[in-house]
Amino acid sequence: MRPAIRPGSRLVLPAVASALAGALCCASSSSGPVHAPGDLVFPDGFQWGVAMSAFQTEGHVENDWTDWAAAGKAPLLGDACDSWNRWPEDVQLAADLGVKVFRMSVEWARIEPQEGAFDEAAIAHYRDVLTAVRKAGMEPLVTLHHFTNPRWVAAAGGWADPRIVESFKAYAAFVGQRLGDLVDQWNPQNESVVYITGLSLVNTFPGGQIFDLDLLHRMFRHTVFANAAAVDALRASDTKDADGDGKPVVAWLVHATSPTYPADPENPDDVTAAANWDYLYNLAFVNALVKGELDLDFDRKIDPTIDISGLHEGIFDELKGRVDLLGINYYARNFVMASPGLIPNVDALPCVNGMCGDLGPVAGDNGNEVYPPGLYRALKEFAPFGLPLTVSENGVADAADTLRPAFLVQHLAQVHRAIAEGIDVRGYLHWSLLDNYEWASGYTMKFGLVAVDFATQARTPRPSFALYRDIAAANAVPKTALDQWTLDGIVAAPGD
Ligand code: IFM
Repeated sequence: MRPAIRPGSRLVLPAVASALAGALCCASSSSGPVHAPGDLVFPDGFQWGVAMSAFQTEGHVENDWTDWAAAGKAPLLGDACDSWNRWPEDVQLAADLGVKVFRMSVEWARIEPQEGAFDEAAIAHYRDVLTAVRKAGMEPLVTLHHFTNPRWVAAAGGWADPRIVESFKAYAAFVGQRLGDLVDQWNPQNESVVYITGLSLVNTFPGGQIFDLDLLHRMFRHTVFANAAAVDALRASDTKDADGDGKPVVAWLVHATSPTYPADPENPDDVTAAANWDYLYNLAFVNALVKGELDLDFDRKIDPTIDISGLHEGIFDELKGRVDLLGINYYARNFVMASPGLIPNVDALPCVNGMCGDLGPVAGDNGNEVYPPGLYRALKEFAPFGLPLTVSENGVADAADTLRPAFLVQHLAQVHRAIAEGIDVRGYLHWSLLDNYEWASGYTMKFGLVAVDFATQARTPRPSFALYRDIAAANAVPKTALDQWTLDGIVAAPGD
């Protein structure tokens, strides 16, 4: 049994936060906001932002997910937030929020609906959006691939086929060339490991399979090489420094992190399984693009003689150093149980659907456990890569907005805690500005600081919009908010 979380005791985050407050408190610059004792003050220049994606907001996109939905595998997209037309309102909402980073994506299927045939009208549209974002005083961070593909990519075998490396590179080169004067912050692909494992192990994306290890290896290899090639293409095609800081391209790896914990900490097999899953899910992909190490059998050894599905391991110069900044997406942690043989060298199965018992006292509308110390653990886990970090997604499905204020405040307290310990965290982007299309959950899960009425498209800021706006304006989480917005019953695991 897993004794890590027990209901009934209060999360001690405010106490932790107060203890650390001395480290960063009251450091406001002469012209900046005034802070009270106990406020958690973030470093000058800390980047507050929001995150979104094209497919989830624009509406009426035709791609592989559209076909998957039409086949009954997910809810139909329809209008989504109609952001393709209503984007000026969305940009204004983000500006009203006072954030400085506007994370968005561009839709490959709109830009290159047929292989090699680029749509100038789509590019012109994104230029308008990006121009407005910059005019509103925000820096855009642009993702090129956020889970969806043009139909011709899917028909060619998608990311399981080696041709994806060249096709993704060509698309990145085109976008870099056409949008580079407006964009410096680039993320080739959102949450690659979610995409790889979702597609090859749990069939949550078009073309998906259940525990197809050959597909896992091919997806992993091609995705790593495609991401590196896209970074090279962006560096070559975008030579225009949009913000004047001397860096026309900052390559982000936006990575879904999920700290792992053994389902039963007393069971050594679960302990090993948790460490192995942590390696596969959290570390192996980052190792490849930072250090050039491609470990296809996930045994933590690079052996070029290994031949898996006709693919070879190795340390590759053409992978190494393709990340300038690590984006940490954090929603929940993973409990893992031993499962010998399921994936060789990994022998692990992450718990889903209550497999590991009750997941603790606080959960979002989607049943995801809320556990802020996991964000601290994630930041600590990735700090040794030696790259600047930014929380590139963090949020909760909470239609009533009763949980979001405490979720926000307590996760930010953990970011502050990491910074106070010397970890180089540059910013925090909340997912999401708007309620949107949440993949298999359709429109039922509401992640927005702003509620969207999908019948009328009316946008209504939720109370946590004002809370986040005030935090961003103060560059601090006030002690009053820490005291007001607590989470009951969460117990931090040892080390957290
Ligand atoms: O909506 C998703 C997003 O597309 C990727 N990261 C997680 C979000 C919430 O589930």
